[in-house]
Amino acid sequence: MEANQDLRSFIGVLESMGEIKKVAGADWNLEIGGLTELFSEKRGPALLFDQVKGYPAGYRILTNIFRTEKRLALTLGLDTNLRGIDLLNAWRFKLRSFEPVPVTPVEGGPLFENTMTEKEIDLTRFPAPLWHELDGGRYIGTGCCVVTKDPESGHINVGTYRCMVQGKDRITVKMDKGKHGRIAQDKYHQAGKACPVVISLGQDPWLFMASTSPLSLDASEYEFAGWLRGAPIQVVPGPLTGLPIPATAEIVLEGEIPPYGPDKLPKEGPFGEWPGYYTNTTVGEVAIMEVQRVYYRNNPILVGVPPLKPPNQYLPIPMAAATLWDQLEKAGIPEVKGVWGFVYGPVGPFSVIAIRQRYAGHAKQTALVACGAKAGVTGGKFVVVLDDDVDITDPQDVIWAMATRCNVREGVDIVKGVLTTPVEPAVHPSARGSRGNTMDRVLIDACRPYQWLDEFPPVNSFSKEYKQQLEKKWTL
Ligand SMILES: Cc1cc2nc3c(=O)[nH]c(=O)nc-3n(C[C@H](O)[C@H](O)[C@H](O)COP(=O)(O)O)c2cc1C
Ligand SMILES: [Mn+2]
Repeated sequence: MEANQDLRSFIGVLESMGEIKKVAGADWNLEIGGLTELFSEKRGPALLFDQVKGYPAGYRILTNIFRTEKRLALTLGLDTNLRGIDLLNAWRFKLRSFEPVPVTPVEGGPLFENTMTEKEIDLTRFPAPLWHELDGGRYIGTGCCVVTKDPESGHINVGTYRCMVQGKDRITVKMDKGKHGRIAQDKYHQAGKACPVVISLGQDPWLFMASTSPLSLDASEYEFAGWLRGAPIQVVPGPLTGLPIPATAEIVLEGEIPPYGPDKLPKEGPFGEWPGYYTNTTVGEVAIMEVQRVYYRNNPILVGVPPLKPPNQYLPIPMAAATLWDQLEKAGIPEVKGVWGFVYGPVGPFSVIAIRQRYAGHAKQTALVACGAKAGVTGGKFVVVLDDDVDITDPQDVIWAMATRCNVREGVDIVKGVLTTPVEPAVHPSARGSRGNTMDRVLIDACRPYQWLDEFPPVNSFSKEYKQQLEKKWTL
């Protein structure tokens, strides 16, 4: 079976690889969230929940799709034996061959097997989970794709923005400021118009990858997804909005986001966020979609990608570190040997960069560029630069090198007032402004000092090769 057809053929391939488990009878109320967290912690199989308590058999939810390097590599079309930084680097090189693959318009598709209109619309017919104990509601959209059109340029955008059920035919769609969907929405609202929108709540993994990738404003996520999939994404014009709907999606909502003022917008959140906290509760800030049509396949599958407390997260490697790596090189930093991120990703508040030092100040320059580069800017807090003998994917090795090589007064700098994410936990709620927030950055040069590199004490550890030889000789 070819993996690259739709979500169901992808699930078929996961089954043949032993990479998915079926779970019958779990409760939407915390159990699905709990099992997702537990199996993600173990870097276990993807989970396909069926016979969800109180719901008809066949109404399913798929979680933990990308949690192992094997499943991520399968999605990215890379060698499924690659691990860690090798997988990251393979992805970095693959991205260089990116060529947009235009969509194929089609007449219909399996998505249109069922339709709900007007009074029939009832989003509670789908088993949206309560993912975490303190969540303010049921999030039907976490692994979703939100399709919007810029009213000026006509450009189509697809982005992943969380959606909470607010009523039978209403959901909030949390597009943060600056996100491409939000830019389009704001343009409609400034003209006093409703923003047409289509939301897929379950779709092939390539479209989700595209929808969550940091592409430029004028790039097309649909065309990126087609390239990744190795075949064009098939789309059907939305009957109400004309927006392109993925023909093989599982569940799609079509409707509009009216230009309501803050007093007409409901409470959204709290929601267990990716830094590992229930940070963000919003009242009167997150726009609401009025759902006018629901299309769904027989036995539809919701895709769930709930945020989890770090180091648990939905990806096995910090994929956007590939973008930061490229941006460092484009800024002229030589000899970058690896880029990684801990805590949450893709790069997040703890970025680690390995270099082979070539000149005085090389490490400091690397840290400064990383802190200012687009891919390193949002949500960052610590940037650590290390020599390339350190395994930057191993937090123990990183801490050992920081603890032993960093000459603190020379090596540590604070840069004040850099852009941060709205969910930064260490910004006081009263200071969390509608114009965004900043956070300071700690730059740590933990490389051996370049000026006396040759005099730095040698490391008292045997080489990998010697240890392998010993293992062969001494079968203890
Ligand atoms: C599981 C998941 C949930 C996300 N939820 C949100 C969200 O609620 N709001 C938001 O602005 N970005 C969210 N993001 C990040 C955006 O999807 C990401 O920035 C994407 O590039 C946005 O598309 P755009 O650049 O076309 O706006 C989420 C990402 C993931 C992986
Ligand atoms: Mn975009």
